[in-house]
Amino acid sequence: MSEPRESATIVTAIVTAIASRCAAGGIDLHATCAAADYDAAVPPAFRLPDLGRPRALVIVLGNTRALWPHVRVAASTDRNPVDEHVARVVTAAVDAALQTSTRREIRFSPEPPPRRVAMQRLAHVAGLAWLAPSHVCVHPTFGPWIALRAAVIVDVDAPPARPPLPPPCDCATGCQPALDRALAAGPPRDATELRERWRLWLAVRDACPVGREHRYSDDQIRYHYTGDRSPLGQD
Ligand code: B12
Repeated sequence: MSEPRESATIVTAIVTAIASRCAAGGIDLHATCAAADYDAAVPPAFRLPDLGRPRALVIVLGNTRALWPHVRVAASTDRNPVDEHVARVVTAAVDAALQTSTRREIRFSPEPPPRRVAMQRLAHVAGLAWLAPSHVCVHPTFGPWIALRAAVIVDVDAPPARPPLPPPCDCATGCQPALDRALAAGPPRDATELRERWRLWLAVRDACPVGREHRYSDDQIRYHYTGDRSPLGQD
């Protein structure tokens, strides 16, 4: 009976080591699930890389507004400070936590198909946040004011699945009317169209009653929705 317990301890140590290093870099949210449970929830094109272990450990990493100070520092050297900072922090955390012989894969949120992971579905399956009809994941504490940054897949068995989170709010009276208004202006097909109507999409997040005290700063909001670098103090 000692073997499963020992392996659970190792898995907990891996998750804790990766999560704590990421949190020090402002990537302060994490949750775990088994690769098979995520794969069952997505179309085949979005499945995780196959490490030959169906219940391989998956760690989904995200952030609250805690990332913003790190982005401002990264902006002095990086063209894409969010993505470059996240890649550095997550890669270093994974390399520090795992032996070189332990197989692992990292997928980042902006990666296009065929490497794309449906991060919101992953966060939902892992119990990090609830995927609302507004297409935004809502965290029980931080509400919609979270981002999802990376998935780390490790060749060890995942802990037992957790029950899914209950809906944290009533979307019919919360985000749904704001979503309908945004969609009435035309669903955005890409980031350029999104930018043209960014206040309508911000209103979808603002309509959620959960986590309002954790709303991003105005500077962070402007940067994420418009790509305007002036809030970073670089222009
Ligand atoms: C492509 C994309 C978009 C496209 C969506 C186009 C489309 N029709 O799919 C556009 C450019 C419009 C977009 C807009 C936004 N996005 Co976006 N996007 C992504 C991205 C890179 C991939 C999504 C994907 O392909 N998923 C795979 C499919 C299979 O998953 P799915 O569950 O079927 O579909 C999900 C999404 O595609 C999206 N979606 C699907 N169809 C539509 C249609 C519309 C009109 C919208 C708005 C969204 C949407 O919602 C689905 C879940 O409900 C993800 C990161 C990732 N890797 O997941 C971020 C991501 C989903 N986006 C995110 C955000 C925050 C936004 C914006 C608020 C803008 C911003 N930069 O802050 C807006 C507005 C969204 C809103 N609801 O208010 C966050 C969500 C965080 C959260 N709390 O849930 C993510 C996870 C990125 C991140 N780093 O955190 N996005």
